[in-house]
Amino acid sequence: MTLLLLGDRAYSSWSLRGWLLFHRWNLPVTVQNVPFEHRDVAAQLAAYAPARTVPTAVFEDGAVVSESLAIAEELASRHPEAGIWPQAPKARATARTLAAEMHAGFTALRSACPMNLRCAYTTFTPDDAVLADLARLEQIWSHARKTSGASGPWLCGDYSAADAFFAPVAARIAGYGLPVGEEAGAYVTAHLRDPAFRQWRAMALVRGADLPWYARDHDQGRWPGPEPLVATSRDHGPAVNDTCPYSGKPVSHFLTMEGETYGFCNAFCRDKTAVDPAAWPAFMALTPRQVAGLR
Ligand SMILES: N[C@@H](CCC(=O)N[C@@H](CS)C(=O)NCC(=O)O)C(=O)O
Repeated sequence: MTLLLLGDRAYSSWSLRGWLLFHRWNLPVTVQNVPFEHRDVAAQLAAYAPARTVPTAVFEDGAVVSESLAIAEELASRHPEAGIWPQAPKARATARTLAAEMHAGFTALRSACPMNLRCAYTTFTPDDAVLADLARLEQIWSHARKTSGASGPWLCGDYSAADAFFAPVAARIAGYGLPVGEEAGAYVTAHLRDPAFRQWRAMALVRGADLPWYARDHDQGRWPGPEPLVATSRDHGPAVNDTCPYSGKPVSHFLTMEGETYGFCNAFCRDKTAVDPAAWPAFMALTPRQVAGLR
């Protein structure tokens, strides 16, 4: 199976893009995490040289692909049926243009506002260079929607690789409280509501250290995504389910939500669920919200 090497989920914006490219299209992959606390990503990737950054995909034939845009193109070539890029030629050309511009640019925004999914700042003031990047984003997002005739939440019709490339930008706009107009704001909200993005953020909050060199000295508020359902870890069952909703293995770790106890096969699966239960369809399928009367 393809191996995907990823950095710390809270901070690695390029890793988020790489993971979405697999996860959003259900492409089979084994994920391996490269911890960021050691700060020696290239050394940790030595076995996959010449890769030196995350994400890096190692395909079954041994091809090492360590640029997120190349991962998108490689997946599109290897899985043409998946629909990673739009089908319609004009929308596809636009999606490719936007992803390429994101891959190469927006350096002011990227350096002033490093992605940090652990924080939502309320007192950050963008400088002129960041405001110029935001204006450019609004321009190209609006252009994409007009050109492709998109009527839903995404830039070029259905969710495409272009949207995966802008997911970390949406996280920055949300996390730093950056000023954007209504249309761009709706696009940011679509990313914050996207279950794939919510799953990534939930995993980010429970695995990996809080790394001080990413922190910025601004006041903080609540994360502006959907309000999570309340779930609490507990030491023991019994649970309504005998097997883990994700692995099918016997349950050993538990949480309670809305008066019921649910089991998981390990602490990580329990904890990522507790952060944002509604982001996990396999878990929600166990709950009375989705199976009223079936248990
Ligand atoms: N152009 C690369 C950028 C990848 C990148 O810079 N990744 C960062 C993490 S978000 C990284 O690996 N940094 C570690 C380092 O540079 O040592 C891509 O598109 O994938």
